[in-house]
Amino acid sequence: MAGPTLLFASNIDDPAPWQALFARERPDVEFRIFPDLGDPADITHALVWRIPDGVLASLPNLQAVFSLGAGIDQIIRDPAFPREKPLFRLVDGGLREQMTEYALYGVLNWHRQMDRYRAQQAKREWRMLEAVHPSQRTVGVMGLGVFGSDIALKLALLGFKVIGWSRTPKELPGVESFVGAEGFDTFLARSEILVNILPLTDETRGILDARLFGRLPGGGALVHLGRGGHLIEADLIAALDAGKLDWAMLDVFPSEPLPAESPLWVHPRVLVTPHIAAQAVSAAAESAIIGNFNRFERGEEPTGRVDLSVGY
Ligand code: NDP
Ligand code: OXD
Repeated sequence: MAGPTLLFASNIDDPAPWQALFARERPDVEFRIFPDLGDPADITHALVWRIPDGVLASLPNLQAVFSLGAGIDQIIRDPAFPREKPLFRLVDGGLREQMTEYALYGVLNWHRQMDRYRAQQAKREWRMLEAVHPSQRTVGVMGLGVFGSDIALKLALLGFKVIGWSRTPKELPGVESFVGAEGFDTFLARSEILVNILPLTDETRGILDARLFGRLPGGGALVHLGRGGHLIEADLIAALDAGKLDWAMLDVFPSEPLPAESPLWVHPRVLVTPHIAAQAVSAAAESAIIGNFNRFERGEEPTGRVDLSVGY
């Protein structure tokens, strides 16, 4: 067999910069772009955001799959995904700062009542609304991994009361840790602003539902930048309309692009963004991917090995 051959597949990413990266850093690697597979037996590695079901399983000499994203649910949703092959996700890759910017923007926008001031401005109304000091405001962060822990720490630095929820306990300065099913309801009952940055797994699918919204203190905000499959859209709209939630900023949706008929587009207390909380646009993403590819080739352990038994 010839040297390594990498299959690139994405329905959203331009292959050109990744092709240029491999041409520059690993000119020995043949770079193929889906759907031009050539001989499937040549392909040894795959760099994937999304690929049609069954394609990865049809590659007899595939050694490893690298995700173009931090999440991998969009890859393993393929029922034929070859679960015995190592799968590596993007760890940070320059996304962390962007994710934190997004979450902080959402928290601060609602906390400082900016939508109300915008509405007042439209009416040329000069009126001070009552302020809340950050030390009197509790923000709950669901998911304390690479992104969630950074978001929680930065919120704590801004002076908010910060609580976090994860599968295993965490020790982060200024962040109170809640764990698993036993800690969930107490965590929710205190989360005036809820930031969701969980991965999508069998455990977390549909977690943003009526039950969860009903356990929040009421009248607060949701900043959702995890995965679309976390959200039950109708339950969110019902929670907003019933005042269980005052405002939501949403980056990810059960169906993307968000269908034109979705009521979320026009809901006055929803801010919709098109899955842009973080984008793999920096040199950090390139060096994370090429570094991982090289480590795998040298027989070293790349970063971000996915544990398929827990789904992230
Ligand atoms: P990590 O794997 O580093 O962190 C995941 C966190 O979620 C961990 O703290 C983990 O707990 C926790 N968790 C997982 N399952 C459960 C559960 N059942 N109950 C409680 N806690 C749970 O992931 P990242 O921070 O790197 O990424 C998180 C997600 O962000 C990605 O999977 C992706 O879906 C999303 N994302 C969204 C983007 C966007 O643009 N909107 C961009 C990039 C990623 P523990 O620490 O105990 O393991
Ligand atoms: C990711 C994403 O997982 O962009 O990286 O959502």
